[in-house]
Amino acid sequence: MSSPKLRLDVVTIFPEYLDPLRHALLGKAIEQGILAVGVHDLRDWAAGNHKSVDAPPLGGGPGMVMKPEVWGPALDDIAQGRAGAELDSAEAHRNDRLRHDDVAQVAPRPYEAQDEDRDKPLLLVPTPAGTPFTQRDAQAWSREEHIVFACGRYEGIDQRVFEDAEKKYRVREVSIGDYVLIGGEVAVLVIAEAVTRLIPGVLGNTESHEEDSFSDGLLEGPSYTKPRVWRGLEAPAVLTSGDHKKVEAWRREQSLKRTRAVRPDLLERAALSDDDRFMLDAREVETRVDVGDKRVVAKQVRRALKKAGYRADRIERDGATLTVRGRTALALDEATRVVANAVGAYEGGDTLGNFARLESPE
Ligand code: 6GU
Repeated sequence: MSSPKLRLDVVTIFPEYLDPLRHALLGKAIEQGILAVGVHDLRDWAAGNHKSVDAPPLGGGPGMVMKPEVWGPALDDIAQGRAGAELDSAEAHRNDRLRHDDVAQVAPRPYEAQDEDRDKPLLLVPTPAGTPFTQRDAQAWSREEHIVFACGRYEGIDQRVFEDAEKKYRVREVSIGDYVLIGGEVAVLVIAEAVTRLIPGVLGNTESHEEDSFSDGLLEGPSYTKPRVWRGLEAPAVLTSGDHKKVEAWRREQSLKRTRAVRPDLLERAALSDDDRFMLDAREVETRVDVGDKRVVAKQVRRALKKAGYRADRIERDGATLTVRGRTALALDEATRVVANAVGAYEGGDTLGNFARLESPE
């Protein structure tokens, strides 16, 4: 069989904790030959009858620190592919077959700009003291050939292990969130799954991760399936309208509004179009301007308003007063000015906001 795209090695004192790596999505990737996984018991590198892997911290304090004399040789062996039966089948990571990306003509995923030696495997050290793991990391690491995870328990691993490992690895200390786990094993499951599912061929359909939450910096909105009415609850009508443009616009709006509601920090960093801003900030407004005896052509006014960011639903005239109702993200005085401009009236106008809410208090 040809060599897999990605080899993961995990070093832990609880190898059985990593069993889920072989199941479900990742198990399938292993069967397909896309992924290879080696799980290694750190104690295989421990000396003496007690196979001790830890010792009290220098300088005192609670807990235990994992010993460099055990970790050093373990990471040396795994970097060279000298550890464990699973590694035998992984022979050099030759790239002698067409990559799925070439076959499927998928644009290469971006890799963080860096001048480091990409021939070295990546050593990931899960720790709450690491840099936050993000979807961007998952994208980048899905292009790696060999990732080794060093799972620490107790108070961590002697820091010199990582200093020394720089000779053979690119070393990253990573955290999966602002909370503390007992050890790195669960974090490895999290990272391995996030990374592996981005390898082409692991998920059947490439589009399905391009639309993921986070890949455009926004959260995904809600999803619905059949039946259209369930327990008296209707799915949003737009989704069964057959109007794909409307469906896309609705989904974008849901995504923007959910992100604003639960992760405003993400929204601040997202690249938003004028349409996005409109969806987020537009509210019902009603504008009245004095047009005197000017001739007003509703169609032209509507077009001019749309250009200015004011979407008019209704334009009515009663003598000298023109009333426009619609939606805009503009400030109220700005909305008035825009309407006055559109009709060529320069004085006497006013805009009321949040009209829908004022009119229908439910
Ligand atoms: Cl990556 N490891 C551990 N042990 N605790 C964590 C973590 C990682 N991320 C958050 N808490």
